[in-house]
Amino acid sequence: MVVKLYGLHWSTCTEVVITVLKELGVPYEFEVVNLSAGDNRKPEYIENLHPFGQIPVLVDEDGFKIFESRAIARYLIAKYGPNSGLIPKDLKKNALFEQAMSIENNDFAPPAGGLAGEKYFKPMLGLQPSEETVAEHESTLEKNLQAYERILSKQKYLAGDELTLADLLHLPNGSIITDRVGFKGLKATPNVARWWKDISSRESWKSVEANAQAFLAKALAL
Ligand SMILES: N[C@@H](CCC(=O)N[C@@H](CS)C(=O)NCC(=O)O)C(=O)O
Repeated sequence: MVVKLYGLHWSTCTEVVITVLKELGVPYEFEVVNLSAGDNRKPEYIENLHPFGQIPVLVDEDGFKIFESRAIARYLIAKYGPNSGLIPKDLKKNALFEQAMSIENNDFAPPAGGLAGEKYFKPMLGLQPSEETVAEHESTLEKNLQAYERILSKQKYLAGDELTLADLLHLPNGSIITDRVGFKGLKATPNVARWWKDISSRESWKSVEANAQAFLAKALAL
């Protein structure tokens, strides 16, 4: 058996996992779970793969199953890249990594994911974004990115001077809001802009992003 990932190329949670697989150089099989066709709502999918009926799900080569993108990413790094530096082992570096993970989860993901949802995914589904919600997310992000600027003016990445999983987690929603929605915040201040350029030009991410766009273009053309 090989590592098998169930998801969709353009789902942000799936993209995080693919980015980590690519960073670690782990070969994998990809099984498309077509959300529009309701594949994720099928009783056997919910029973055997994801009790919440969501993506992504990883099934490891020995049959071990895990869902939740952040948990999958941590598992993959622990198993296939313990020395990759993506999760530092040193006590203090690891504490600062956990701090950065918490920042991403609390101060970036909710407004960035919310903004992407309103201005990118809703129109794709033919729905109208709420301008009030958009303004709220933009203003929260702008405020929180000021703290990012302070942090990144003293170090190269969010957890220190080395790239970690905490940085990679910003890529899917960060790219949508920057490249598809026109949010300027990730390019607005010198150190955030330098960091964003650095992480978003990684080969792993560039190929994930290219695949997502190709898949989406094909799906929308149908
Ligand atoms: N916290 C979960 C979120 C998973 C999630 O929201 N997945 C979305 C796609 S990105 C999904 O499956 N949506 C379909 C649904 O909820 O019905 C993770 O990080 O894996």
